[in-house]
Amino acid sequence: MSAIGMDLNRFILEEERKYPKATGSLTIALTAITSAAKIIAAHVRMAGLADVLGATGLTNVQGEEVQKLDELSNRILVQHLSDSGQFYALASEEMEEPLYPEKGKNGKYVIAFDPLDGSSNIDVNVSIGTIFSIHKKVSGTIDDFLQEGEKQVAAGYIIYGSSTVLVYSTGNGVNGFTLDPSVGLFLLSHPDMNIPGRGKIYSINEGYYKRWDDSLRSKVDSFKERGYSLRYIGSMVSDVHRTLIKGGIFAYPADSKSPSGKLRLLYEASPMAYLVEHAGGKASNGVTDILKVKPEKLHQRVPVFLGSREDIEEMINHND
Ligand code: P6P
Repeated sequence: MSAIGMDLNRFILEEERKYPKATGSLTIALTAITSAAKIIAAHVRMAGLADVLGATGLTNVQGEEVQKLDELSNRILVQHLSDSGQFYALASEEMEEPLYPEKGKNGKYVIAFDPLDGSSNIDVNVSIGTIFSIHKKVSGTIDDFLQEGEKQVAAGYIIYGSSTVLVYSTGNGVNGFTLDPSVGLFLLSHPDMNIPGRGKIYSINEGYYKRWDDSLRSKVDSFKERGYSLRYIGSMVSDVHRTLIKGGIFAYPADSKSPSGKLRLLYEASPMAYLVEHAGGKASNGVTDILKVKPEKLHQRVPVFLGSREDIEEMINHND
């Protein structure tokens, strides 16, 4: 296990050295993400002071009102990821179609990201975050984004909260780094993250209880009867970050109003499932592992149950 306090740049380079055939491309790619994250973090911190608060009056592909910070975060990520030259294509919650950067023509990867997840919480100062998912470029077509989550090369998130924490995995463990703003470095703070087999927390929007099917209602009731505490922030990055650290269940299920749930497969569920599974947990859509789901559309939604392996297995087991 690497030493607490190691800076992220050195950590990424040491990871690269474990793969003799590595060309350094993924290192440059990850470095571009961390540079963008530092700038977004600075803007999020200023949001209360600057006039970035409040909606632009525009709407995104989801028909949701675009907050200025959403738009700004997307622009920052597009600029840094394009300039890195490592990404053949970029897909974002904020963009209807993928973008093919001029500098990325020889890029080995494609990246899907949610530039600022939980944006509806911006104005109430609740933690929000960036989520990213990296796949290998295979065909140079939209199909590169429609690969199963288990084929991801890397995935991670940055949570902009009381501190800024970047959590990522390239398939060899999950590690968290906290930004030291005084030196502008992400320092290893959560080495080798592992989710306990069972937790004591369930995280789901119980306001939709009447929309759930009877099986889900009885499952949630059974966890409550055993004394599980409810923690629901309504910002996926925050709820998943807590679940990675403390264990338990995070769920955004399908219901009578949202037959596929609300969360997006490519740039929310799949990267978070990759992290949770590599931290020893489980992530399912209620029927199969999220990492085995074959995407069909860029912005498709998927039901999500993720967290402590035993809790999730109980949650999705329909035998009883
Ligand atoms: P609800 C935030 O808008 C988000 O996309 C996720 O970050 C979060 O988990 C979910 O929606 C919350 O949705 O319907 O519970 O408000």
